[in-house]
Amino acid sequence: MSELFPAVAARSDRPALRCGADSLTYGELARAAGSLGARLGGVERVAVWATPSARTAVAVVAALLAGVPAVPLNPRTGERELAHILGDSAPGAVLAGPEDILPAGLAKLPRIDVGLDATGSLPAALDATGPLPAAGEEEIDSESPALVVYTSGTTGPPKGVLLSRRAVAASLDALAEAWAWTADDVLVHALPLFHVHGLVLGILGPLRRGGEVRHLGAFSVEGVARELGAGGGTVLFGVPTMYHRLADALSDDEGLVRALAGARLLVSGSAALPVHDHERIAAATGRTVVERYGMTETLMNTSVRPGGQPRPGTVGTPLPGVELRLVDEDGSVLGACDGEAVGEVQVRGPNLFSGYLNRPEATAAAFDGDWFRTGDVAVREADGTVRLVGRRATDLIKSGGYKIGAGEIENALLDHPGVREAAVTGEPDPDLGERIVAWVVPADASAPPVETELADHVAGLLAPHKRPRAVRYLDALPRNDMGKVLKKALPTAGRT
Ligand code: MCA
Ligand code: AMP
Repeated sequence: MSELFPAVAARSDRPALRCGADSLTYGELARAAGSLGARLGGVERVAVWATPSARTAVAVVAALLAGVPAVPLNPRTGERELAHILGDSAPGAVLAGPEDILPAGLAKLPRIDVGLDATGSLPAALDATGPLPAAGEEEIDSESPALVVYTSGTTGPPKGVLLSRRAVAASLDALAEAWAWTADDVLVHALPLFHVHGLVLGILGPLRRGGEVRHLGAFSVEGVARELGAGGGTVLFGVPTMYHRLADALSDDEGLVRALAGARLLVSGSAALPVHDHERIAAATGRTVVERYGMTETLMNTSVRPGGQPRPGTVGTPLPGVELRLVDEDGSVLGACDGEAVGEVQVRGPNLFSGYLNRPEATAAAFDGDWFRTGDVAVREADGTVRLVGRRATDLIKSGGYKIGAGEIENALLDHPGVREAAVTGEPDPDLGERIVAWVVPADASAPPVETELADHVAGLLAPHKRPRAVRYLDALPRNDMGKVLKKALPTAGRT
């Protein structure tokens, strides 16, 4: 396979990435990542403390150049989730910025500081013209893992998704073809760097193309307006919550209107962008937002092509190289493109993951032959476009673009001494898409734990984005004769 980052190998003076005060050309990135990669010899897997910074990009590129799989860690991960990820992925070292304060859970791992210039004494191979330490990336097996990205399921702790170099390259190249994405594009983004959207599409994507990425550090309407407008950005990637906030701001922000109107490409993904937000953005700016559909396990599957008209739930047609079929509940493959026949989306192609780390049974269960079962349910329109209509598992919640399993939050809540029983659901939320609601039977009805205490408890064990946004107290959870909680029977009164 060809190298993942031809522009890094070419070491040009073109800008590669910028985040806050930090900026690197491709030549500088090659030296920083090359020298760091040279220090990873003998490490089987490396954790990356994935702050929203240039250092995270350097760390991940270094690992990939050296052929060492990277495990991006959410720097806000709570103690239980962090312990699980470290126990499961067993990294040999952690890459972090020199200023980062790491939690106690990482204390046992050797720490390697990520510099933005070549750190330590430079190996001879890193002089201005010599090869990068990967000694030619084409020598690294394209099937070997590039990344291990943790993703939530309906129950149990998150699973590590093994993403090969082949899958990363195939998916990024398919997107480049569909979106005419080139080295001339300057991508603006503010997504977290420990998931596929922000890291693979948002960082590795522009670097594979030889273009530039500007990361805002944190999402803000002002930041997007600044970088996309006079800042020279041409493309924006975001989750629906971000586009919702941009749409809210358009009515009294002329600069934002001009910035979005002047962009070449606005892309939304990770969850459905409501039509109302599509319409508000199109009406104010004349630009339509392109929706693409993907998953940690599959990288990107489909996309609306630029200029295509948004329709509710519509995520376009399969990307080059991706095969997609709908399968009904009896296992029959649906042939009709009639906008009515509903089936599970199954996909196959070079974009697929290689399996879940340490979980052969979960991997086997996720496939129907060589087709991956996404769990998403869709119809196909007459023109072949895919329209998502739901998910098979009701216990998966999408909040702010994050996938969150109800089961992991329920288990965390049950560990609180003030909670006797707990059930977690997702409810519609105009900003987050869905908000996490905890239904709690207190251990002592006269002194139930307060909402903020439960939110902090979940944030501390798992992650802040998994915290309940509302807590509702009950005397008992509705259960069937077998004792199983009937979430559909939870009271609707009081839901907002
Ligand atoms: C609040 N905070 C807390 C607590 N409450 N911290 C600890 N304990 C608490 N009890 C902190 C938060 O950490 C955060 O800090 C700040 O307060 C605000 O939190 P929150 O309200 O949750 O954030 P938000 O402003 O609502 O975030 C909206 C967002 C975010 C920016 C849109 O949801 C986001 O970044 N979403 C992106 C998700 C994503 O990348 N998904 C990709 C996976 P601070 O502000 O300092 O952070 S899906 C994927 O990859 C597939 C392949 C695909 O298709 O794309
Ligand atoms: P994750 O496992 O966190 O990577 O999330 C993947 C899931 O996000 C998919 O299975 C879909 O349910 C959802 N998703 C991603 N993109 C879209 C989109 N454009 N519209 C609706 N849902 C989406």
